Amino acid sequence: MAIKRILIANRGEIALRIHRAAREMGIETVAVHSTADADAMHVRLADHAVCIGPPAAKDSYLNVAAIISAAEITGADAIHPGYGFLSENARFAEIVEAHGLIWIGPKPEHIRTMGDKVEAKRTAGALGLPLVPGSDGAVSEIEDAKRIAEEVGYPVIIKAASGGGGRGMKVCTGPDELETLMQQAGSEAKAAFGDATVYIEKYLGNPRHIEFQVFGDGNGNAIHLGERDCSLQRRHQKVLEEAPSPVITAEERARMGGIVSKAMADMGYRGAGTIEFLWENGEFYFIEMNTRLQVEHPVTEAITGVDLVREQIRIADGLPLSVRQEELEFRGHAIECRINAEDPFTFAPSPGLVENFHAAGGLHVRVDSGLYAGYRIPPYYDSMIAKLIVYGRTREGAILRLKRALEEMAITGPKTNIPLHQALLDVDDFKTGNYTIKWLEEWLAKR
Ligand code: MV4
Repeated sequence: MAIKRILIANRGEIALRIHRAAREMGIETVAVHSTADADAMHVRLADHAVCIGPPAAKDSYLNVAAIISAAEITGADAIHPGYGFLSENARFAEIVEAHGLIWIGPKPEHIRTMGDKVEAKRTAGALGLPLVPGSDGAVSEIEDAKRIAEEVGYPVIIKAASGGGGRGMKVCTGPDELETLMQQAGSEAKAAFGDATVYIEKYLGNPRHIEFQVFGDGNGNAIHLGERDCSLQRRHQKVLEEAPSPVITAEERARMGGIVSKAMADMGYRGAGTIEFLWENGEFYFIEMNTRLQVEHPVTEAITGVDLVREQIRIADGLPLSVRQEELEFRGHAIECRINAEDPFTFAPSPGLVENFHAAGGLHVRVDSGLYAGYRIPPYYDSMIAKLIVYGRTREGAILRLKRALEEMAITGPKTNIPLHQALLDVDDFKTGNYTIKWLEEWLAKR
């Protein structure tokens, strides 16, 4: 192992997650933090800590010069970006490498390609992944838009090439609205991303969001670690994720997994990736690829036994994948609840002093969180303060364990969405796995 000291360019539970993997590998860690995060758990635990700026992310966690300087000052030899912030910034990855540091992430060219949704789709199609029917690339002329929409059939969805996470999408039900919606989508995309490029897809009315975890070694070898079902979302924020998906058979997993790992091997992909699909009527349709570790990675760890952060670090160090596809088994069922400091009815953020904190425990219960009694949740960042992950031999067993663990979990001070998770677990559609991407918002509306 060449890596001796990793700078963690992130905060919160994921910074702690990376610290833990590094320490277990005998690697030192450097925490970089804003002034608002001086008291964070991972900052206390890290071997070295550097304050890189004021609370606003643009001045600290997105401050490239400050982060690179911190790496040089502390003698870090590698940078792990976590998720969000600079994790999918190809330019940052290049800068890290140009400074002679190891980038614990995919090749910059692959981050760039997948960041442009039009390029991502073209690449995925060329690699043999099934696509949502739609335009072959960007669409700028209304005549082309009309023709494509007729071909695939209404309704269609207009998406921003630089979008993602659901921003800048317009659903169009017929030719009369197409011109207006194309213009709106273009100008909103320009305002939000500085890029007015849009493309068109057939609109799938009621799909599930199913994503495959992949890993490549950068030299033409790749594996898949099965899928996660992330259909339970509110305003494009995932609330609860599970692995495996309740609707995917072992045969279908092996078939699609074979397709995605072959694609990653062929492109020479390096590191962790997630290939997102919409799934409707038994068919998969590629929509996007994320070139980073995801929040919900622990459910995959639970059913495969593979430490995904350790794997990322090994690959960045030039080591081979630690498991072969044939050795991987998908065993049991895992569910993750994202615990947010927010009002469970209005969803208004609820930062502030954590008076008391007790993490759930016991067999097959995992809590990833930097919370502790006396910690003050800063108001400047994402409201996710903990992830509760449970494992069971069956989905039913995992749900029973999750109920028990949620009862045990105690967070006083800020409001949390724990009551929402508890209510969700009692709903028949959840218990039977009968849900799609629309289900959660519909259930919340009539709750
Ligand atoms: C779609 C779609 C329906 N049809 N594409 C939203 C986020 C972005 N990653 C893609 N998204 C969607 N793309 C077609 N052709 C519906 C969504 C969508 C969605 C997807 C996954 C999870 C939750 C969602 C909520 C609303 C819309």
